[in-house]
Amino acid sequence: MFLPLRLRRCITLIAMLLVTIASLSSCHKSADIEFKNNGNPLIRHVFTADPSARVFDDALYLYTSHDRDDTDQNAHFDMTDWHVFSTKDLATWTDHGAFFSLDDISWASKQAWAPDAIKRNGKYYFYYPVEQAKIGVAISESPVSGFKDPLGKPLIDKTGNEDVVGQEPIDPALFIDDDGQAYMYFGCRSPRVVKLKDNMIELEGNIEPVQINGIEQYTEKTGGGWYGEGPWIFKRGEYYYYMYSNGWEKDTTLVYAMAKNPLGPFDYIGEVMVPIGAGTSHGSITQFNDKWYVFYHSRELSKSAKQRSVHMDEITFTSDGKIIPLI
Ligand code: FUB
Repeated sequence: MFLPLRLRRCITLIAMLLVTIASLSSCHKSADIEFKNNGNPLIRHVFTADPSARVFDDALYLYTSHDRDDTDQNAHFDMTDWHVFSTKDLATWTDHGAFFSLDDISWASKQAWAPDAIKRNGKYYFYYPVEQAKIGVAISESPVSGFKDPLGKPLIDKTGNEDVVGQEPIDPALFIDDDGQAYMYFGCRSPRVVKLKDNMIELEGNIEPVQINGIEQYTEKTGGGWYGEGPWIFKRGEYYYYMYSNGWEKDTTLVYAMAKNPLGPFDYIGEVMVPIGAGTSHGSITQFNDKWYVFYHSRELSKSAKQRSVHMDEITFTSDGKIIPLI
């Protein structure tokens, strides 16, 4: 069929436009944004919370929750996706955007909360709590994109299983010990730990409570060693450190306990940092280029506990391994 040249050009242009629109919409990942560390809050162009700091090769990655600009202040943390950031020098950072979201999970529809990620055998594993009741895992060849849910179901599910997984199985935190054994810690109010198989997507053995000695007298959820949520585990020297939030609202903060075994029992030590009134406390500690850093969130920019901003500070230790609390 003969078509006039103009019409053919027009059809070609429309076809190219359609291909471009299709490729843009099939990739929900937003464009990277570069920014400088201008002091705290570290991340200012987007509300972020629950930072998990991980060093993979020569870069530091931050996996965070993403508090929405249009969040319903009366809802119970209505987040829908997660961001990942990276840096090689702590001065210049890249926001790789919303790299994973509820749309990528067939079995969850709300509350994309505090995540963690870890690398094993060249692959990256992203762990995420949803719906205040389930924890899933996704795998990728890259630390910043391409994550897929390999199971099509949660790794941890509270449904009919509360006695084992605790009343609110959220906030996964991963740890791989020097002998290669992987552990996943999780839970709000009732901390839990379970070993993972080498494939990182199957549990190995039983889910056990995490025992923290010395917090028995704390019955209020504001202050002291009372157990709130947000576990984070790291090893320094011969000690395993178990950091967590001791509750909610103004007097609460990140506190920690120590043990010589990743399964505990841990002994309660004290505050990692003074309370900053964030509403929730959740953070991570990691070593990068010979120094140690704590990442946490505040409500400094928005004044709202539902629109938080991630901070970063260096921390130091006493000669016997205790954390010198951040003021
Ligand atoms: O960000 C949503 C929830 O608030 C997290 O899962 C908790 O740790 C607390 O920060």
